[in-house]
Amino acid sequence: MKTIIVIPTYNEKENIIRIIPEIKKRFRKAHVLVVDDKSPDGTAAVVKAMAKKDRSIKLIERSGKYGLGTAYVEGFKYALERGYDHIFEMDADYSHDPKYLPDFVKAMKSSDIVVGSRYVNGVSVINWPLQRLMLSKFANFYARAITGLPMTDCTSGFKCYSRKVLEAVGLNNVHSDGYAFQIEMHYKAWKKGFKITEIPIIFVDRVNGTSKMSKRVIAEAAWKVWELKFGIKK
Ligand SMILES: Nc1nc2c(ncn2[C@@H]2O[C@H](COP(=O)(O)OP(=O)(O)OP(=O)(O)O)[C@@H](O)[C@H]2O)c(=O)[nH]1
Ligand SMILES: [Mg+2]
Repeated sequence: MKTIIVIPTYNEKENIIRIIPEIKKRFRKAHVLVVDDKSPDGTAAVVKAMAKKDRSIKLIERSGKYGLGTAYVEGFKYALERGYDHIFEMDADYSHDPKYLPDFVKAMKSSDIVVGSRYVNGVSVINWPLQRLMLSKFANFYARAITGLPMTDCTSGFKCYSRKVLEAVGLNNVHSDGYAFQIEMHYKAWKKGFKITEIPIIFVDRVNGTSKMSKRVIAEAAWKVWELKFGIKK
């Protein structure tokens, strides 16, 4: 199986330099693709230096901050064009611990998508303010109630897709960002009949760097579920 781990970055210099070696340690054969949006802190330069020494590390440098959703779509297209079988989504900020990568690989043997869930066994989130946890729990309740998506954590961004899922969902029609992007990908895959498996992960709030979470991200997700449910826009 040819595997690639897609990591979008915006100002993640301190994190990316540490997390890539940890990923390689846990999953030697996986390739890593960083999609950087011209981070002012020089994240791309750091990745470029690593890529020079290790050809399994790849970098897409975009010309500006175009958002998480389009970064993923660009990374997924890169992966499909180059024949990868398993394509991971992962954040650079250590909320997604590389130690879980083998669990995903195992679960992929009998699934089309494996999602790391914070809510399989109650709540597994460390260092989030109560407000943030409540927002996430509510977002999940809301998305599930409206769309029927049978998942405990439909906004999770730690996951692995088999290539047939990404081929089937129609990446050119995915335009959302942030939380909405995750919900849209899950919903479209589920509607097409793909098997989604959730595995438990412990999610830790970022230690270094700053969050890109905003009111716009929340509003987009709130609207997106109605769009998906009623097919207002494809
Ligand atoms: N390429 C690219 N990456 C982004 C962009 N916004 C966020 N990211 C990256 O996407 C990942 C998730 O972003 P976060 O800021 O951690 O968002 P979050 O996980 O919702 O929020 P916190 O963990 O609370 O900070 C990180 O690796 C970010 O660097 C963007 O506009 N472009
Ligand atoms: Mg994060």
